[in-house]
Amino acid sequence: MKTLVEFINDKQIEYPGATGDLTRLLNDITIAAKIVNREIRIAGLADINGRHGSTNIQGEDQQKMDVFANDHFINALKHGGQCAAIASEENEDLIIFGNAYSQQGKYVVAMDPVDGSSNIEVNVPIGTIFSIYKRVTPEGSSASVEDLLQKGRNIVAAGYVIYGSSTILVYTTGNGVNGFTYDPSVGLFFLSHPDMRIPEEGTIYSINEANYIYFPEGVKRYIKYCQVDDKATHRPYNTRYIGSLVSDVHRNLVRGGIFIYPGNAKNPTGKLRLLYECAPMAFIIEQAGGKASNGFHQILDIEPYGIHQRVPLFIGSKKMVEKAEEFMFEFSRDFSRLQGA
Ligand code: AHM
Ligand code: MG
Repeated sequence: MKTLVEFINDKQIEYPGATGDLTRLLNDITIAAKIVNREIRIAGLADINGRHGSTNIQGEDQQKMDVFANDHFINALKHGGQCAAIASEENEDLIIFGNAYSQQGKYVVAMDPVDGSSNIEVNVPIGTIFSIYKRVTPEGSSASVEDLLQKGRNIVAAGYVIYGSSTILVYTTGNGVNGFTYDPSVGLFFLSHPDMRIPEEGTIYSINEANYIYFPEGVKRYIKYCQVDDKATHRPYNTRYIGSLVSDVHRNLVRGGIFIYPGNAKNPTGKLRLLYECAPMAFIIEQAGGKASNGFHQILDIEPYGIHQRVPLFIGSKKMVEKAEEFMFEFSRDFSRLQGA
């Protein structure tokens, strides 16, 4: 069986001229993920469940696990030396590594250390999301926010870890998507899901329907479309909503389906963050043959203006996302103007 480290090393060999920096960076992320996994697995026993008592930039309660994971990922990347800066959900400002060594790093990372952390206390799967960009400022200088404000198309590598019934790390460097399952008895990730492809169509739609009255008309109509009885198209579809982006998207990647977190009357740009939630997941899903959009434009083509910027998300099986977009175009003219689309 191939381990994640062997797999990453093999991939590096396929690129003549590769320096090994990305390999080292990915390995650092993997090590931090193992440490976070260890804590999550004993969360009910250790004093790591519950609120930290602080709030993050989004005004949300930080969980102890958010803070623990954030610290570990930052430390792993700081000491690795390949990463010059990190944008994290848990830090208002960009974390720029000040020492001379990491300023040499040619990469920057955007990450959500623990996505869905409000689910920890009820033992629901949670995840880590990351994406890696090449910096645009010169190596050797201090990194800056413009290194992170790049559109998703420029992502060099993206991945997520799902801490579910087993722990799985899924990643891509823009050449297919592969998944690795963690074997805690030996402390290694093994290739378990080679060359993942999302079905073109599925029968699952995932959306927090409690917000229905606030949804744009296009989303309301699409939901009703999903609920119509039509044997030829396998409708009505099933609803599955875990409330943990990584888990919902991972399930849809394996089974086929669509996940939607739309803008709504209260928050026109929705809830999810472009840089460290939507763009990495979009990069992965596109690599697996799926699609991701804000209802009108592809997520990966959106130029970010802020590291905590939010964006509506329609992601999953290509034909399902296209169908949802049809409804958005047809019924949401006013709403699209609201988003500057
Ligand atoms: P978080 O980054 O604060 O954990 O929030 C992100 C999560 C996603 O995982 C999930 O898809 C969404 O928020 C659920 O939000 P809601 O409870 O509004 O449905
Ligand atoms: Mg999150």
